[in-house]
Amino acid sequence: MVYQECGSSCPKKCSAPSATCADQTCVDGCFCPDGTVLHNGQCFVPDQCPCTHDGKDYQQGEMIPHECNTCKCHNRNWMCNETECPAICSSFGDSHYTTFDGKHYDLLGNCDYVLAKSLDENRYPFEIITENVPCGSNREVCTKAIQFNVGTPGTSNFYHLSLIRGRPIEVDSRSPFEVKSVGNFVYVTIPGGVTLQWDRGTQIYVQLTAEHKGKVEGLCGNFNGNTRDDFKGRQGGPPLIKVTDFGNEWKVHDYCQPPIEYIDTCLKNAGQKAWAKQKCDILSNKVFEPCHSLVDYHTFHDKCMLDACACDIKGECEGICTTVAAYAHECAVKGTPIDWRSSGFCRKFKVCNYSFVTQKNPFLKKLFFLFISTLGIVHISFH
Ligand SMILES: [Ca+2]
Repeated sequence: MVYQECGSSCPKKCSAPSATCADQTCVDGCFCPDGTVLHNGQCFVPDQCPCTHDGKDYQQGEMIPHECNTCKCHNRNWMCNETECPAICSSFGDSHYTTFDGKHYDLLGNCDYVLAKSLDENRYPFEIITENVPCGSNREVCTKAIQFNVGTPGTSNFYHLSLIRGRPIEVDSRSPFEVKSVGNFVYVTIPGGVTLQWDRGTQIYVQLTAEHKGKVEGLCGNFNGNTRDDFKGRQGGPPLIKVTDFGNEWKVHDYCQPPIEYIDTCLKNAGQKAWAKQKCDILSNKVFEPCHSLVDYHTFHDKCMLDACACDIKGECEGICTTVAAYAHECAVKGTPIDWRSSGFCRKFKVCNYSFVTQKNPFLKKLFFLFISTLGIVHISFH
C-alpha cells in the first residue's frame, strides 16, 4: 500500500471494483496503488481478486468440491461444472424421512410402505419396501425390515432380497444384487445406479443416480428437483397436503390402519424435555460446529427432541443416538466427519483396527470412510 495525502474516501474494493464514489472529499491514509483494489487489507489487480465461499477466500485457479461437481475460482467468480448429481433419500428412527429432493417429514405407521419405486419407463425397475418393527415397551421402533425387488413381477426376470436384522442375507447368485458389509452397514447395489445402505437398525439410505430423475415414486418422493411436490399419491395429480394422507397412499397392505399424526412427545412428556434438550444440544454445540455451515442442524435437533421425549428410559436412548448419527452421516457425506461419540454418549460400537477393509478396494475405502464417520470414529489411518 502507498501513503496518499488526498485519497478517495471510498476506495475501490474487490467486491465492487468499478464502483464510483459519490463523496468527493479526500482523506489521507494508506491506499492501494493505481490499478489495484482492496480486499481484506491486501491489494489485488481486479482480475486476480479472490473468490469467497463460506467466509473463506480462494485464489484464482483454486478449486473446491460442490456435491458431485468441482468449482474453480476464475476472475472472482466460481465456474462450476454442472453434472447432475445423485440424490439420497433417508429414513431413520421410527418416523423421520428426507426425500430425494430434500423434504423432511415425520410419519408414524405400522405397516409396510413403499419407500422408493421406479416408474414403468425406468430401464431398471425396482421397488424398496420398508417395515417398521417395534421392540420397545413404548412405541419405539428398533429396526426396519427391508424388501428389495428388482425386475418385473411374475416373470423370470424378477429378483427379491430380504434384509432383516439378525438374519443372514441370502443372495441368489443369478440375481443383480451386489451385497457388501462394511462395518455395521450393509450396502446393496443393483445395476443402473441404485444403492441401498442399511445400518441393520433404523437407518436406511437410498441413493439414485441422476438418470432416475423424475422416474421414481413413493415415500422418498419423485426426485424431480422440486421439494414442494413430493407428497404425490399413487394416482399422481396435485401433491397431498397432509402427511398422513401421503403415507396412507404408500402403504402396501389395505388392511393396515392409516398412519397417525406425529404427536409432540415433548408436550406429552413435559417432564422429560429438559433432559432431552441436554442430550440433543450436542447437535447445536461446538462438537458439530464444523458441520453447521454445511448441513442445517435444526431439523435434526427437532427430531432428536421428539425421539428423546418419547424414550421411556433415560440413558442410552436409541432414538437420540440414531438421530445424531444421521446428522453425522450427512456431515460425513459433505466431507466433514465429526468425532462425536464419547464414553457417556452413544458409545456402543467398538473402535477396531479397520485397515484391512481399505487395503484392496478404493470403493470400499470410500464407503468405509462414510461408515466410520457416521460412527464418529475419525482417528483411523488408511494404508
Ligand atoms: Ca419433488
